Amino acid sequence: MIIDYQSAALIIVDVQNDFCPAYTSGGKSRPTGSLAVAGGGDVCVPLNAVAEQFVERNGKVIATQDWHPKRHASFASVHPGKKVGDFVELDAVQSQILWPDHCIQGSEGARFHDDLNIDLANLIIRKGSNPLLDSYSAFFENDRQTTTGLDGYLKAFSISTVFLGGLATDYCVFYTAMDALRLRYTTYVFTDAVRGVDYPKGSVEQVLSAMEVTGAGMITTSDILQN
Ligand code: VGL
Ligand code: ZN
Repeated sequence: MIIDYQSAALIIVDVQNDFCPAYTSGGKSRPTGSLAVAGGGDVCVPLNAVAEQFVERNGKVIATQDWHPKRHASFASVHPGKKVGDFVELDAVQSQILWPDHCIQGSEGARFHDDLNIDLANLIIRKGSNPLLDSYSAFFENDRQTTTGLDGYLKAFSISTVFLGGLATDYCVFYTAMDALRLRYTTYVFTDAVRGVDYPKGSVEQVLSAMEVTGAGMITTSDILQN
């Protein structure tokens, strides 16, 4: 496929230790993340390769980081009597699913996976910092109105096409893709460079077809790396 890199961005979503199973990198061991997604760390190699190509050809590389305060409203631990996987109503959002504590600002779990080449990123967007509101999408918090600034950044560079990979397929990647489509970006998802929570069961399959039906191109990193 032919890409105009000047008008394209790679968005690497939430490739952070808390979303990854235990791994060793550069002689250093990391424990399993609190919200580990099966095969989470496997996205680093293909995403690094695509990011290198974007940098060589002057496309933008953006990474997002889930970045929660200690007592975030999406944590089951702050809702007495609730457990992980339960739902609560928040002021701005109906049916917030509850997660284990994860990606706490400045913690090891919030750091990018050691194998992700973050030096290739032009921009890092941190999201989920409002204690009362979750933020899955790289574009908007879950009220679907509060911007992260990403849309303004992309527009400032006249970027009209986005390529997505990272974690988790059925949450942050999915919400990012749907917002990108809503904002009329030409949107591609690297199916080999995403991994999902799959909770509730079947949600990965469901979001993959929802993204495709809504207009996202489902491609693999090799489709890009060949040319
Ligand atoms: C995510 C659940 C909670 C994600 C973030 O990155 O997909 N999932 N916070
Ligand atoms: Zn989160």
